[in-house]
Amino acid sequence: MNIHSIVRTGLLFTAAAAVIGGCKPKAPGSVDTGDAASKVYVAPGKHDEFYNIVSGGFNGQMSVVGLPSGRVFKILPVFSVHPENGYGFSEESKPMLNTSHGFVPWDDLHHIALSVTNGEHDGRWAFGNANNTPRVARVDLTTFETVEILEIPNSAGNHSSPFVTANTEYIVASSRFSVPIGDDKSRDVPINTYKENFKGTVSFIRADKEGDMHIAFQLVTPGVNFDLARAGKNKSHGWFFFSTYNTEQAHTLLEVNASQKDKDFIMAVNWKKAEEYIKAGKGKVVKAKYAHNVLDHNSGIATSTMKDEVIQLDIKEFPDIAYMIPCPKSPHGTDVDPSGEYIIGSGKLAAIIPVFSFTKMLKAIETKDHEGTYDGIPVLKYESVLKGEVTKPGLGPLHTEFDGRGYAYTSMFVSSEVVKWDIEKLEVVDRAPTYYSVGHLMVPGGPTTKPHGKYLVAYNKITKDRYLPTGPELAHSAQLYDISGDKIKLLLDFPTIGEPHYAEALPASLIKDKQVKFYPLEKNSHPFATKSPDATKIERKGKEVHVYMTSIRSHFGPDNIEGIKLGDEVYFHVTNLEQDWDVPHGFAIKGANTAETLIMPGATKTLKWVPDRVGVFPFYCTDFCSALHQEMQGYIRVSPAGSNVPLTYSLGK
Ligand code: K7E
Ligand code: CUA
Repeated sequence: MNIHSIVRTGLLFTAAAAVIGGCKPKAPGSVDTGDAASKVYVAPGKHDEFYNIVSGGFNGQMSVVGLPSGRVFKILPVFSVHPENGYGFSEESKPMLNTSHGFVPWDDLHHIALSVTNGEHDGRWAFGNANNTPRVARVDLTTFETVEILEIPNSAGNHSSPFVTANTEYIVASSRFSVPIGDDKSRDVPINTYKENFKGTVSFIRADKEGDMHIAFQLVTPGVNFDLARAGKNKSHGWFFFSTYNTEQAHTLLEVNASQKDKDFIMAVNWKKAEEYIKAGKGKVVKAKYAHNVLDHNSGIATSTMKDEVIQLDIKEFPDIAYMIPCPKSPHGTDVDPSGEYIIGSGKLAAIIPVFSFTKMLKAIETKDHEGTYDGIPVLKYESVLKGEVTKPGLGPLHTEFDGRGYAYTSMFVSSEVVKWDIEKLEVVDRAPTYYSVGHLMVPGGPTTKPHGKYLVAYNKITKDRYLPTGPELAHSAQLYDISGDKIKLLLDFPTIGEPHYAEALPASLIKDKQVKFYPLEKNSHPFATKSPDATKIERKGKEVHVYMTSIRSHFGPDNIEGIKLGDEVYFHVTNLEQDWDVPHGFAIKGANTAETLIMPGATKTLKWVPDRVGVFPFYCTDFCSALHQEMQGYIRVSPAGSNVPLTYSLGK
């Protein structure tokens, strides 16, 4: 245990705090409401300019928010069950949450990556990471549904994920926690053998085709913590940059032991080179067990397939794949500017922001300008790769985004502010307080080659006095700023869903006219679909009873069912016959131990119900669908096991 380092860390903060005058903004942070209100006001019936896809953190979901209004349009379940629409409860959707550990109903989603073509938003997909049980998900931006989830083997804490290459060739996911990998014997080792036995991994997931995410290759790396990453772009396309911490390789009390060194590393990876080695057959095929889950668009049924292999390259054995760039100090974010030339490190405990030059990096690699090796990987000289340092930016830099006009914006967690700086001159030109303790920040298009600019959103960790209090847990908060002028202007506070980490925003015009309005019935390939009112039926297969049910304003067919017996398992396969936008029907039955289910027009969803007592049970529609929604109901009779009530069903008799 090293008390000195706690003290040192404390001193660093104190000293730097003195320099910039305190850690918390003091002013109440209200704005000139007249001007600000008109800038965020979206009149009734009018649409927002941007879709903001926001991670939900510990709720495992994404939320869809309009900018500049801050209005929430949808909570989109990704890694967590969602009673509202039956995601993870309906028989069709349960396989989406299957993993090699079995069904996992929750996760922790930190980062959003929107698909790009030539480095620009293309409006096809949003990707998100599951931090806890490592997975990457794809959301289709025409249905706003999770359509694919891939588990990542040999990873533990999929935090440095997902990050997308310039044409969405790859989604990259690296392991926050290094762990022992390999067979049972290699994994069952004492924790204090970290240095010898623990490994990091970086997975390159081919992601350019829906339904076909697969790990093209996995790099095995020294045992460090990977925190965040960014792909190169334009001139640096073909490279990837990963922030690392705990290069001390501590396995206990990391708050002290992983803050020993002045510099950790940004690991630069030449993924085109790695790709060549894989093509040349240099990869090693190893056993692994991980799930790949896909939602079929026409049947609405998810399937889960277990994979059993992954191809690995140990970066130590391929000296021209990876290089370490020293970066002060415990870097969190690493970001690449729109030109692809500058790589920005954000050392959580550093008092400066280092900006590295891709051109200088290539030169340092070429001239072998090393200052040694780290676990077999060449370490480039800090000064040789550095373009320069932004001095006195504030305290606790975490993340950086860009406006496409030559400026970078960095979030400062400790000093609670966003700081605008000139990328060429490395000079701070403006700063604005956040309320309080900003984590990620986001500029629409900020990570792309063509930022859309205009706004900046800060996602704050602490809100304290900003909203009406709600017991011990307060709303997390976003703050919207206008960055179109010289000065950053605060426009709006709005509470968020869950705990947003990263978010991205894209112009509404890119996707709003591509929205799926309903599922055509003739394309519904669900095996239990019922495509017309006269096709409804009930089939008994031993103890299983399958109800082929329809819903249309404002009745279910059938709505009277008898002949169910205790011990039966009843599957309601409900097809919504509507062929019109915005007319879902719900289905719920008394005593069901799942959720309700919500069925989109043209789709079929299944709710499983195991009655536990004799009687007559009502079922009803849970989504207010017409003036006669409250009449949209039915009854099912359950008789004792062994009774001879015949199986009958009817509507209108
Ligand atoms: Cu900074 Cu998980 Cu991206 Cu939170 S991480 S803030
Ligand atoms: Cu259907 Cu209410």
